[in-house]
Amino acid sequence: MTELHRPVDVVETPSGLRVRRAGARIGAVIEGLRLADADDAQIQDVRSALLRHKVLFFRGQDGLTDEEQSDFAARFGELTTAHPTVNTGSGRVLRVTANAGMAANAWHTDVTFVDRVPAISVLRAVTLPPYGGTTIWANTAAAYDRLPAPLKALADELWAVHTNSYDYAQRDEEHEQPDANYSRDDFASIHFETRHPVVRVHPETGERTLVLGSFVKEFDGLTSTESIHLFNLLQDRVTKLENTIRWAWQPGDVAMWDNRATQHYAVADFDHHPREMRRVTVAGDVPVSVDGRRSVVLQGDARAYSRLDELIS
Ligand SMILES: O=C(O)CCC(=O)C(=O)O
Ligand SMILES: [Fe+2]
Repeated sequence: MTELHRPVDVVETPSGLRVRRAGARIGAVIEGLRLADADDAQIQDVRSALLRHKVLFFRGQDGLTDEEQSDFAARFGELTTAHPTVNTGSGRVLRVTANAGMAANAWHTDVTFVDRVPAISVLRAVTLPPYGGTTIWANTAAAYDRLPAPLKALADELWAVHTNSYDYAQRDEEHEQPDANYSRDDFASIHFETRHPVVRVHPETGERTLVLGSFVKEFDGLTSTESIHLFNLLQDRVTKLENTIRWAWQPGDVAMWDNRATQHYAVADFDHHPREMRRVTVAGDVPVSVDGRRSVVLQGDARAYSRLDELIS
């Protein structure tokens, strides 16, 4: 490899940020930024880094308030409410205790059971356990890109139904914290079902990304057994370890991910120690397939959750 072609692992942007690459396929640490003090040029550089690296980590943001976290996220677009079903008592900020509900021990892209999938999630560590409690992200654009041509062709044409309703046979009471801020019943209190293309075209980068994860119920035209086999085949491509990055949280950390190009997984390996994170999400558009068709709502109305800005599409 010549000097010219060697990938640069630390880039200094004109706005004064250092973008330190954390993995070949996904992840970068942004240094030199207090989120609450970012200027417009820095926000632009954060956006570019996010589109490229898919998940960004900011250390040393101790003392960031709910309001500052929301204000930072709002510079990337209009915010959604906290969640389509879970009433947390606060407008925009979702409290996440990763031992409860769908957040823990499941690979997912946030809120894919509605049509207007959030574009960006910003997550802040509030209370961390003494061990465990890491989070892992996977790059769904890299996963698509590395599929062999026949699997790309299959995925390009495939559609899947996503839902927030559980398979109650899999319910695991042991992993529900008694003090969790919401239960699985709350999470599924309003039934949502949406049909999404398995491959969407990213509205900002034009990349093709896989839209899968644990909200998938079945693929169109396949039996449930066939759906399980095909889901595992494609989903395993997303979660290949070399396609992921794992973050061991420290106090003051904030992570931000492009929810249109990633899945993530919160590992519930911290016993009954308290862990609390707070999440704010930036509204996204309705996914578009490679042949230009949009996702279709089958059940549930997400208009109060997230406003669709026709300009984003
Ligand atoms: O708690 C975490 O680390 C992530 C939980 C999660 O899935 C989310 O905030 O969207
Ligand atoms: Fe999530």
